[in-house]
Amino acid sequence: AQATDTSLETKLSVVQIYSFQDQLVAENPNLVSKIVIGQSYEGRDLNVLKFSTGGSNRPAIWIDTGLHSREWITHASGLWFAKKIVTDYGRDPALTAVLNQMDIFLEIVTNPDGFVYTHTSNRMWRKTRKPNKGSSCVGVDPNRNWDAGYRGTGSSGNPCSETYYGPSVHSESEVKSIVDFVQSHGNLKAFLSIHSYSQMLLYPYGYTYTPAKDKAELHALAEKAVNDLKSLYGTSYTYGSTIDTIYPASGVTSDWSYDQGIKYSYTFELRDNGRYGFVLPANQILPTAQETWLALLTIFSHVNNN
Ligand code: ING
Ligand code: ZN
Repeated sequence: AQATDTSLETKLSVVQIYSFQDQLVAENPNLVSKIVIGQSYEGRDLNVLKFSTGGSNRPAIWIDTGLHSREWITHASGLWFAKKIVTDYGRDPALTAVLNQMDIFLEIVTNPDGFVYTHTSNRMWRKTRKPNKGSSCVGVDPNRNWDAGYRGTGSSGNPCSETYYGPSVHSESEVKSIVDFVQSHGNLKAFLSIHSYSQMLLYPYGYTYTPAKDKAELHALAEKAVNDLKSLYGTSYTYGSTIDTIYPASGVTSDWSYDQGIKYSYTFELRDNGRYGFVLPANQILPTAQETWLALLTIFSHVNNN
């Protein structure tokens, strides 16, 4: 187990993850391709893996990990999901059925500048790395920068805040690149944004107490997904709307995607419950990825059948 943990840890640099992605594409050209949807503020490619068995502009599922750079368990899990998809396609009937009709897009390093900074300077860095005019504080919270209740409660206009919403809507290229990709694709059916920590599965809204139109279905599916997650190692998740379950938050990813018409919009908060927080020990990487995968598969199948 120790050797496995170490090899996963080693892949947690941007360069290593990017070369892993390229290798996965090279080894599985009929299933995986790479799309560059833009560049980060510091000029790094924003890479998205596309898993597709054919067709054109098929209905699709979006997954992002690492939007907040310090949430390392999410990048590690994303890496594991990528490998799991190529390993299980053609073997696991549930995944195979999904990929025979839908595409999956996976952005593992969604905030690469912040991620590099967590390795070089500050392990606890959350935001982007774009300087702010008139302030010595750097970065915008990329989970408050979306056009959904923008500048509302649970976000801050102070550039020094961890929840700074930024100078304007979609000001961060890491956010705008996803917005442009999603809108030009036009056929996304699910949008799953993966964060840590708190062990929660959240659906819209964060910016308003008004229930989402599809709340009943989203709630029932969340319940099923967290039950499946729990079946592996007993990990307990809470679930519900963001504002009821965690706290009010405006300008967040999954509210934006939902308001774009992508019904199955969820945010995951992976392990743990605060004992280790963002610095989750390496021996929890594999179990976290494995249990989360069960919840993802449940959501994938539901989306594919609805
Ligand atoms: N927590 C999220 C944050 O951005 C969250 C919580 C989830 C807010 C979904 C809004 C929507 O504050 C972490 N850990 O990032
Ligand atoms: Zn986060």
